[in-house]
Amino acid sequence: MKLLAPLALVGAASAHTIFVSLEVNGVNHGVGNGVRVPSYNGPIEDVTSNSIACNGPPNPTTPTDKVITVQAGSEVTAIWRYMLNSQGSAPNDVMDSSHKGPTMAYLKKVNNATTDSGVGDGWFKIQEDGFDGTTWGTERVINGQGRHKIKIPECIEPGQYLLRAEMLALHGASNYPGAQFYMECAQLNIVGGTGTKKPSTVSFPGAYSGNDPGVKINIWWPPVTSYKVPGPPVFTC
Ligand SMILES: *[C@@H]1O[C@H](CO)[C@@H](O)[C@H](O)[C@H]1NC(C)=O
Ligand SMILES: [Cu+2]
Repeated sequence: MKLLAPLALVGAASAHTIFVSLEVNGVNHGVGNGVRVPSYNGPIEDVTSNSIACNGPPNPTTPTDKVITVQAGSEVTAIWRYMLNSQGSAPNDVMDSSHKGPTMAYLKKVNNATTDSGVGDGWFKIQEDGFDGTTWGTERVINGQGRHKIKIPECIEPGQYLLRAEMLALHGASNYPGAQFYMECAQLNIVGGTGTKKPSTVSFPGAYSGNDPGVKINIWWPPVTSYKVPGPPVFTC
């Protein structure tokens, strides 16, 4: 007990996560290759901060020259790990299992995926997984060894995009700030899209508020019966 108790506490407080790499067509492009990764895995808690777009101070990210080509209509997989070099299995090497909440993904069309900061308007949501009455989206990613599947819509215009994959941990969210937002941005060149539909967009910061029922919530008591994922509805073709 003397050994276990402090370890359990450290685990709960610090077992954060990073979207470290992107898998496309079964090929993993490598840690930080086409994904702007921070060296520290801590969350963003201030929804009004510019760092809510693609992470950033207090967790500065490393630029990457790589732009990953992705076919519109295909599915990509964001890989979440506890730290950049984590190799082991879940939950320890993905995210602490206390970190329950939704998963989300957004796209933003940009002129240049390597240089656009991501801050501001242009974002549309392409995936969300909240609470199914028993388990949370983050639990499905943790139990799936950090694999977060995201379908790229077939009806969007071809071009360069930022892909913002997100895990929102609500274990301490009964007050704001308290919800822990984890996100990184991948740099994509999306090819083959039909461009037949134009998504309506939101801004980061701006899409979330500290008073959103999906951001300020006690998930432990009373038991959650229904949960509204924050942000706009998911764009569909
Ligand atoms: C994006 O910017 C980088 C750095 O300035 C440049 O090398 C690259 O050619 C640009 N890409 C596009 C698609 O404009
Ligand atoms: Cu954490």
